Amino acid sequence: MAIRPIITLPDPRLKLVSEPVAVVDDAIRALADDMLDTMYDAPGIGLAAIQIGVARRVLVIDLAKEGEDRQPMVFVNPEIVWTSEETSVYDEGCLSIPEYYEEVERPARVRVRFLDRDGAARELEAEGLLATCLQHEMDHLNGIVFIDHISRLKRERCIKKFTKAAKFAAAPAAHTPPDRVAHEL
Ligand code: K1U
Ligand code: ZN
Repeated sequence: MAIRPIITLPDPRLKLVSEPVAVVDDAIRALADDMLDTMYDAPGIGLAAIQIGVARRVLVIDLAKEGEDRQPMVFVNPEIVWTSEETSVYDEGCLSIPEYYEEVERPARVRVRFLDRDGAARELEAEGLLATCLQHEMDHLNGIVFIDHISRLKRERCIKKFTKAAKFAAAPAAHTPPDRVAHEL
């Protein structure tokens, strides 16, 4: 089991449509275990495989609160088979868009069909934060991030901020003002 680096905006891999899993084997279970380790370390309440750079249709969720026993959930090839007319709004975050939060409106309840970590076919009806988190993570499997659900103005501002930060992280010296360099010498 390992903690893997989480890719962040504007990494183009976040736009990939992930491939279905043919068989839930030990390699997929090892991937799910690494995803759980990575999610707990972040910390977060969900993670899709593409967020660690693996374009497979696998996601993990754990909504247990601090101090409670862990409740890891693994979803392989999840599909939404029903959504409620009723919607709910949640102030969402994303480990691939750190420290950025915006309200997103989604169906309040969903029914999801998936394979569990043993490869057994299952269905689950979810509401509240589990419904929101499942939809957020399933969006990742289709190359969609939560800022795709907010206004164009807010989305473009967010992408600009993260693109600038990524450029700065790649070449910090080129952005250092000359007087600061002189002080530091
Ligand atoms: O997909 C992700 O990047 C994970 C994301 C899941 C999510 C959060 C909120 C609404 C929908 C989906 C996160 O886990 S962001 C971090 C977060 O919400 C959190 C972190 C620590 C404690 C509690 C929540
Ligand atoms: Zn996310």
